Amino acid sequence: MSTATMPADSATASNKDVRVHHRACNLCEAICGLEIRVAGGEILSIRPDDADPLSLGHICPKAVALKDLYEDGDRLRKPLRRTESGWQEMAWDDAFDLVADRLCSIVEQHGGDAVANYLGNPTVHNYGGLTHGPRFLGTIKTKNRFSATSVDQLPHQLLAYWMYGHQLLVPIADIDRTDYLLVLGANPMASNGSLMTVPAFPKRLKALQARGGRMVVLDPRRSETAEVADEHLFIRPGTDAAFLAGLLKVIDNDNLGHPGKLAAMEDGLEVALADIGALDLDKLAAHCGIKVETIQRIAREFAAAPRAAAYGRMGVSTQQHGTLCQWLIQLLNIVTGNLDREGGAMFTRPAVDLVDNPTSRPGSFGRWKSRVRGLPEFGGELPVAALAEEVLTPGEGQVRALITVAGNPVLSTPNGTQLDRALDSLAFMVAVDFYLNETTRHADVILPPTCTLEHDHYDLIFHSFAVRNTARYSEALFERPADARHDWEIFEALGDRIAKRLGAKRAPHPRPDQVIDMGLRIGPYGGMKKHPLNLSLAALKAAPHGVDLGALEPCLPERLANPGKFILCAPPEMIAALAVFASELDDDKPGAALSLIGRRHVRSNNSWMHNSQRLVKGPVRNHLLMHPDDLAAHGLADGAMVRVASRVGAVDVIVEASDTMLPGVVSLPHGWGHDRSGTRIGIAEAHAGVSPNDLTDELRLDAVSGNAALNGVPVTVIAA
Ligand SMILES: Nc1nc2c(c(=O)[nH]1)N[C@H]1C(S)=C(S)[C@@H](COP(=O)(O)OP(=O)(O)OC[C@H]3O[C@@H](n4cnc5c(=O)[nH]c(N)nc54)[C@H](O)[C@@H]3O)O[C@H]1N2
Ligand SMILES: Nc1nc2c(c(=O)[nH]1)N[C@H]1C(S)=C(S)[C@@H](COP(=O)(O)OP(=O)(O)OC[C@H]3O[C@@H](n4cnc5c(=O)[nH]c(N)nc54)[C@H](O)[C@@H]3O)O[C@H]1N2
Ligand code: SF4
Ligand SMILES: [Mo]
Repeated sequence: MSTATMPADSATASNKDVRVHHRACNLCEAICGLEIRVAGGEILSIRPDDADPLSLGHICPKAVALKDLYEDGDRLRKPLRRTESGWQEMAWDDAFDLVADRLCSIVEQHGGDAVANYLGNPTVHNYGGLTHGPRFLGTIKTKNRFSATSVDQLPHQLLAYWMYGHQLLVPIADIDRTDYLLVLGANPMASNGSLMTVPAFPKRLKALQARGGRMVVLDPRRSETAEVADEHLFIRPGTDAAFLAGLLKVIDNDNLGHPGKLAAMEDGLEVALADIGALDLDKLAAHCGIKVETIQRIAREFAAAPRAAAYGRMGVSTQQHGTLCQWLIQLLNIVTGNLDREGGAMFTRPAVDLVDNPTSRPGSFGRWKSRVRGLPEFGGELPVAALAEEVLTPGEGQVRALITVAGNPVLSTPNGTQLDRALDSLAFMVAVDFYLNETTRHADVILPPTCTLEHDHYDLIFHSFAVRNTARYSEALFERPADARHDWEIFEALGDRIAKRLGAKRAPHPRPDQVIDMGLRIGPYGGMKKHPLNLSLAALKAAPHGVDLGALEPCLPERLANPGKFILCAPPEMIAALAVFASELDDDKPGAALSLIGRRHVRSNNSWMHNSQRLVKGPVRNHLLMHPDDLAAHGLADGAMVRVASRVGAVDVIVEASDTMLPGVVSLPHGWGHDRSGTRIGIAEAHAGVSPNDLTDELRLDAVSGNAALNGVPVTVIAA
């Protein structure tokens, strides 16, 4: 899993024709360095760039599949328009005019809120999407902005905003120096890390263990990461808040806390600990299914470790207590003095600093609410669990048109079946995407941008969450085909036309590379900060393997963005959420239903790339996993076709016996379900899979943030 190489089997070209290109992979958060050999227009091999200062020679099989992505004949290259007789190619200018006309006429008739948008995950991996996407979307003033944030890391950003004053001040586990890594609901062995850019996770973990450190993993499934942990504790889905509160209670009770220098900058820690201390440890233990003695032991180990870091990801973010969990994780790091300490949870100092930057947006919460259900805005966006109802519910402000960018919310967001139906009822939809997928098939116009190897790259977001400070700029590998457009050019063309039609002013904007150049110059290693490295785009271009800017360094209180530079430990919303949680403990009866959770595999990438044989080869990995005892109790056999049902729907899928599952819990990966009509393009039947988001419930949310509770969904399983 750690290192994959594509053999140079197609290397018929003579050596002198071969060009070696170095770039950062942008398929996931690990941003590994790649060395790509090409001859003419053909990719001969994709290997790790051993000189990359961050990725330590690591790549995964997805990088190798970049060849398939580039060559794929099914990848769209020309704008498509839906017609009575099927999809038809059209010229770019005609497509831009058509889209601008339709959107503006809807705005004029029904107001800006009638036009919603959804920004999908690959937007954050595409810097032109980041520099120009929001600017384009801002030309239509709408409250109905949605993105993958609210099926993902919304709790992290909300807490960072509340506690540290900026949504991007997310502490990162300093894995290279820690002695104790406590991992809740993350599987970096498969995901390669998230909100912790940690390429070469296996190597870094081995180094941690070799220096005598420990990794303890809490997960309802013995995941690939749990397999290599020093200790794995099974936990009931959705109950991590009980375990975390238990740790904090023990640490506080036994006086094991030692916030050190943080004592001078915290505000409200006592208040938070008093409320947590009032909880009953026996009840907490019973709730999460972990013994009191185990909670006490982990608390003591964590507090006693010279350097420790608690880290939680999808499993604890996308559950009903997502924000509560992330808050308790922050408190655990703070109360033990591990926040902002080497080997603890630290803040990255990226070369383009999105926190300390004049254009930076610290965050916002609840400035408006969704029309139908009253869900709160965060950072200008509403929870995507509300998108379908905003389309389907008539009335003033109803969504009638949708812009999607780099996303597939029909497969990625809760109750995808309902969204599928909602998209059918739209007056107009445009998708910026280079594939026809389960979502874009509803569009009236699809605008396909260039693919990743055809444009340059600077990882604006993931350099900001990395376990080491580095910077890297990648040139385009291939010249784009004539008449192709980058994402940002599509946004500019549409934005200009829409602004003109709506009579709005639009100032000229620098290109993405110019934005980065300026960001580097005013950044912490730039000339304008008088830093000796004098970083600029030119400096990065001269260092094609990337620049090492050193290990993470303590930076508090200076880097805090709250007034007075305090860490606000007791946000009122969290104190209230804790009280609600405490009341739930009192009537805690396990239900009869099974609990559905998700998983990721290194040979899959969210909802796409399933048409790459090179990537998905091997056994089918999208079956339902269920403990053998549960199978027996339900009278089911390993390999049987079963029907999984929830409040919102049902799917038929093959069940696989697996003793990696906690009894009572079943697991199904997301991003599959390609058998919706006309979309299984290039995907083998066996790899079509089913979508767990036809089971996840748009009404089950993290109550504080509105983040989707994709994990812990009550389901029944019967023979199909
Ligand atoms: N049940 C369940 N659901 C989940 C999750 C889960 O764990 N369980 N995970 C959630 C998470 S964390 C996320 S991030 C979301 C992801 O879900 P989405 O936001 O829907 O993102 P993807 O599935 O990655 O979207 C892929 C689409 O982006 C297009 N694309 C790729 N690169 C580019 C590009 O450079 N430009 C453009 N314009 N398009 C591009 C691809 O062609 C593809 O159609 O899914 C969420 N859904
Ligand atoms: N190969 C590959 N890599 C990816 C992606 C991909 O699709 N494929 N997607 C990328 C994206 S968009 C993201 S956001 C990251 C996500 O990165 P991770 O969060 O590391 O990945 P997941 O596999 O979603 O891990 C979630 C874990 O939480 C566990 N879990 C579920 N419910 C609970 C619970 O209630 N409590 C606890 N403690 N655990 C629970 C699951 O069993 C699972 O092991 O991965 C990224 N990397
Ligand atoms: S781990 Fe992520 S960044 Fe690294 S090669 Fe794989 S997909 Fe690319
Ligand atoms: Mo994600």
